[in-house]
Amino acid sequence: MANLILILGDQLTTDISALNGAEPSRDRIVMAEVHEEASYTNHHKKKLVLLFSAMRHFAARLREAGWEVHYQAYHPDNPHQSLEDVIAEQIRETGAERLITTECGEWRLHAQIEQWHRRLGIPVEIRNDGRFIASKKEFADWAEGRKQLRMEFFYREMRRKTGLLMTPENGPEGDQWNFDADNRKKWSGKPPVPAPFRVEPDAITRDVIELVDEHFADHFGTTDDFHFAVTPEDAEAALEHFIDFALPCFGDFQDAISDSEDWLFHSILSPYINCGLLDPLAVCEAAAQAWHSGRAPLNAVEGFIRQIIGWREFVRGIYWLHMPEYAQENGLSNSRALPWFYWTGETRMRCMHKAIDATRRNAYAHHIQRLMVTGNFALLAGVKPEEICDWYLAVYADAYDWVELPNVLGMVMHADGGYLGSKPYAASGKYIHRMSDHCANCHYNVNKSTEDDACPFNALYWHFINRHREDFASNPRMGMMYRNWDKQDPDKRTALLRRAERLLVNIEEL
Ligand code: FAD
Ligand code: DLZ
Repeated sequence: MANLILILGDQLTTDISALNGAEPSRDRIVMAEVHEEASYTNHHKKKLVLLFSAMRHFAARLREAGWEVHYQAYHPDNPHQSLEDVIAEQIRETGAERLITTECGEWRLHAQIEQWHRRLGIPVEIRNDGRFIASKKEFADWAEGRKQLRMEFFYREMRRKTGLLMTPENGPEGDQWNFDADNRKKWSGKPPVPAPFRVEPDAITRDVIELVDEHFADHFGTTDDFHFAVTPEDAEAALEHFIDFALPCFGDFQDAISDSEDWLFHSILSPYINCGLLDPLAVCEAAAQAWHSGRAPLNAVEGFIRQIIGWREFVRGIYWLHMPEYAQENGLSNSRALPWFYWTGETRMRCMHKAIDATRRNAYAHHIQRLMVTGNFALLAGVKPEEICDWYLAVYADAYDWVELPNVLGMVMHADGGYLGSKPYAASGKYIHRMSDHCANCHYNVNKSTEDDACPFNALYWHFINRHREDFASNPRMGMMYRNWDKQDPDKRTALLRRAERLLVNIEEL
């Protein structure tokens, strides 16, 4: 036995770099469902089902292809409940001379793996993760010496590097890099949204559902109606479904929120891209192909590709550039505990209730719900970054520290001083009213701001603006907000601040 090859739960592809040069006749692959990974946060039950089932399908496929795979299925009485323990036991059993793995996606585990050569007494080779378009080093080189890191400029580099939506003269197709201005329509029921792609659970998935219901009963969410893909073929079918039925409208309604539809025109591909069932570049190439063949408009395809080769790569770069200190940042000095209704959905704020309830049922909410509803509320209320970050890490099927943390701590909470946005995405109820049909069904009145039944977002917005004057008044993109605030009648300002104080004191009652 020469090498052990560790494949983690989010590395489920035969293209993973750890397998480069490996020999089925010589090397043993190790995969393990372990308590330590399944419990470092209150992972949604559907996320556990997705990962354990996808891991089991992947291991079965490797065995069919002739690999020797040591696979540990989860059981609370397993003697080895961490990846390190599983590997240590495998070294004892096989006498392996070396461990090979691909760099993992989060600092917590990365810091452990970096110590393994010492703790386990064999060389540990950690390879680059080739699934990303920019390596960590490439991002660090790009960032070096820049006063400000802006996603838009990094994104253009990624467009040039991949050639996606580039003309033969190396300019952007449509003469514009970004079509965001076209992508802000409210959705009022037309065109109809496509039914989400579904896969019925097979025997492996049904076993895992039973396991999760038995051993992770206290975790967030439900396993009911589990319909995620758990194999690359089904994930590929989900991609085709998106391209055929949702991509044409993805751009127009990218920022829309609906009271009745959970998924709108989003792709619901992040759970698969993040665990290895889909390759991000191949996903973008398929979308670009849809534009080239006239099946989707440029504003939709560019918007979609920007999310993947722009935002997704950018947040990963920021994460590895600034960890581990990044996770401790609290630039706005927030100190409020996360309201309990984030876990129950029991609040009379319709938009919050709907976003949290969808999250509980689906382990999914789309970007604008995450950013402008649950995120916006946490920002306005001044929730502690660590508590809101842990919530986001737990509740979504696509959540991993490297992508969740910059989105929450940076984009939503502005706790990092502004790498993810030059101003905070703070908004009053007006924004939610403009982009959704929630307010018509809400207990609160979005057109009021100081009364007992006024939309909480309104007074909380002005409270946020007022209490962070020192942080933001000199920000050119926020100047108008401060002028609007200062122009208001002093009695109105006092009433708004009092209303906000009452809301914050009684936050659990909202
Ligand atoms: P679509 O709207 O169809 O977008 C297409 C793809 O673009 C996604 O599949 C995803 O791979 C990528 N993408 C879009 N926006 C981002 C972004 N801001 N950062 C990284 N990738 C992006 N995404 C995660 O994958 N994991 C997370 O844990 C996560 N946490 C988030 C927390 C907050 C507070 C916010 C505001 C965003 C978060 N995102 C996260 C980004 C984004 O919301 C999700 O990627 C998206 O909602 C996934 O759904 P979808 O596949 O239908 O995406
Ligand atoms: C998220 C997760 C879970 C829930 N369970 C496992 C597991 O049992 N075994 C495993 O190898 N990986 C798991 N993962 C993913 C890791 O915790 C970790 O988030 C990623 O590997 C980071 O790249």
